[in-house]
Amino acid sequence: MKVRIDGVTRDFRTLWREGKTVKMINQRKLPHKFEIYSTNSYIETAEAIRSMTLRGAGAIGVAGAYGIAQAALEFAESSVEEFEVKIRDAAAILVKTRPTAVNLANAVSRCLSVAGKGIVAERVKRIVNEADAIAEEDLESSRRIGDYGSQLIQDGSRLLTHCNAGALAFIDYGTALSPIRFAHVQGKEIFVFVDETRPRCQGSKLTSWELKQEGIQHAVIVDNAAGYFMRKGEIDMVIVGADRIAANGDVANKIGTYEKAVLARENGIPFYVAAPRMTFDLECSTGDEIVIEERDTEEVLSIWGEDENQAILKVYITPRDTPALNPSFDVTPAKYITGFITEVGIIKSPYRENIAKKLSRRLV
Ligand code: RUB
Repeated sequence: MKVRIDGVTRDFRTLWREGKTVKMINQRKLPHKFEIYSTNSYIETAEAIRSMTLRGAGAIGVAGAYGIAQAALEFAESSVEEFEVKIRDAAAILVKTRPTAVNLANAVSRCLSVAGKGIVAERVKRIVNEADAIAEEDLESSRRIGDYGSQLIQDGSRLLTHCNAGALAFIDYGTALSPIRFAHVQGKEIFVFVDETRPRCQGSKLTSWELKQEGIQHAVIVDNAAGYFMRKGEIDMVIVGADRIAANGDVANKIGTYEKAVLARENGIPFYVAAPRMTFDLECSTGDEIVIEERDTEEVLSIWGEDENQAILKVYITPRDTPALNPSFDVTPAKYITGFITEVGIIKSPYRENIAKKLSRRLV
């Protein structure tokens, strides 16, 4: 993604690997400060995922893969028996950090399954190569999602997105924001309504930052404003990302997605979900089986921001010790979804049949 720092534009990935070190854009500091954060062990990478130094389904999938690569490199001197135990423990620690986005579990289990048998050094090499391959695949699938999805966006379209499913939620480009980026580059005039996305404000902090970097016209709206704009006929299309998609097409995504989908249906607005194959969980029959992450209620009671002296601080917005509830995701039933924008094309209903059919095709 293009990042303008001190007047110079540079290209960054959201995260990358340099030997045993994983580097990432520190998403806890954006949009106020642009900083690169490094982890030197799989334990540190697990903590970066848990604390949301990096977040977004695709990005935590790649971070999980890089974390397993770090663990494999750390255990490279172990005996075969020790290696097998340690790498499994490391996988369990990484996967436990965030339960809803299936990309994390998928990426970690892919790395473990290629390790195979034989001497440790060979297993380490295969794990590291697989982690790098997952990162490259992520990049390629988000480009393809951008290409397919942009064909759905008309010149003059006004779109709504929720949370951040942009380059920062992936290696680059993103899912929901990738078609928007492509449409913009194709010269289409577009405007993006950005849901603020409480409690962590990934929309107002991260999506608005990304769109500003790319020069795409947008405005942040509070979470409860979408219905107002939809009813006035000011939104032509909704595109969101996903954290886990069940075999029947039910979608877990950031809390508040369900409401937007119902409102879109009520107002006759197409509602698309952009996601790669990695986000589909065909072992999950319906959305009822998806585990929803509950996060610390501090996220609801308080908010982080920058004051006028550019100091980053946390302020409480409720009486102290007020009880709060903080489910991080919700499930949107498949019936509200107009289509899935994937790297193998647009998937339409009937979803159970078409998801299984389309996703069995390999990328060429
Ligand atoms: C992120 C979120 C995003 C999806 C889509 O939640 O809900 O919409 O992860 O991401 P969080 P992707 O900020 O809590 O991780 O673009 O990777 O499919």
